[in-house]
Amino acid sequence: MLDELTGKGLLIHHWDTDGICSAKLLLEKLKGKDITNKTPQLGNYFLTEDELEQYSKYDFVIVADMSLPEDNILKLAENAKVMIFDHHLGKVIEKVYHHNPVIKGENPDLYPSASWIVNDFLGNDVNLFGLLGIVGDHEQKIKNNKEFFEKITVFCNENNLKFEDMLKMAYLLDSNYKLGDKSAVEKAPYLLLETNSANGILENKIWNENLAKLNNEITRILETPSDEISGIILKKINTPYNIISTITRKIAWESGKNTVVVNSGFFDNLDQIYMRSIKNAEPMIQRGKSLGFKCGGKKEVLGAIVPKDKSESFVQEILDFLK
Ligand SMILES: [Mn+2]
Repeated sequence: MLDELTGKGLLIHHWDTDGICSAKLLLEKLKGKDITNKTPQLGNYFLTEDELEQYSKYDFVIVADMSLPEDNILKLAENAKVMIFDHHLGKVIEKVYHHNPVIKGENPDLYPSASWIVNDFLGNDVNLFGLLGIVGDHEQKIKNNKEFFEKITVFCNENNLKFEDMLKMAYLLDSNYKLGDKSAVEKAPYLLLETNSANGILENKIWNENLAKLNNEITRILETPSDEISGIILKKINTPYNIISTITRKIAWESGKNTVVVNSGFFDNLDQIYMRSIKNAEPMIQRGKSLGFKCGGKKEVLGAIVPKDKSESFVQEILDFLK
């Protein structure tokens, strides 16, 4: 199916380990074709008007590990043949080739990453990159998925690796987006093609320096005191790094308390807000959406991007919700 693609191609992929590994596998298979790769503006799970405009001049577009909005996909499909390889929840987009077993009713535990789905689609044997996307998306929690943890363990044993090495590789790949470096994310699949090895990742000098920077910044932030309001931890931070989810998780897990973190340093005109709650966050996510914010999450997590002049009142609403 990929063999039939002709003309100029574009690969759009998620900025994380799973997206980068999926891109590596696809680019490897598409070798010899005229194709470039892009990740969206970091933090955006959609394409901007500018991106849509630039991306409408391609003959084929492949989307990996991203559930872009249907209207984005349909816009791309006006001029191009579109193929999607994904495992996020959502609905099937009928007009394009949409390969996502999870939205077609399959058990998500059997399709734990886009890299796995892509690797399987390409007919490859189990390999580092198919598995690394899984480790990136699930980290330690993959140990609860018996079937896949077994596959990872077997692979590690055969290749003289430890699970911790797999985790470290995922952190190294993720360091690019956490530092906010979009072009480094876009270069990463080619570095993987070049090295094609675990050691090449583990010994990448720049990625190791990135990780050290991120760890220093995380430590610095965790050492500054937080406010506590009626048992809720509120932490205001100012960092250019995309580490708000890591910070929130660490504070919430260590304290066992409802936690709200506000970062004013990532976007120029917007604040990042992150909440981990003991109760179901869903009503607050709905509230954020109804206020017109980019807002999402899951059962106990809310993430929102809010204009700076609305940030304080939204944080107050979150605090009232948690009280
Ligand atoms: Mn993924």
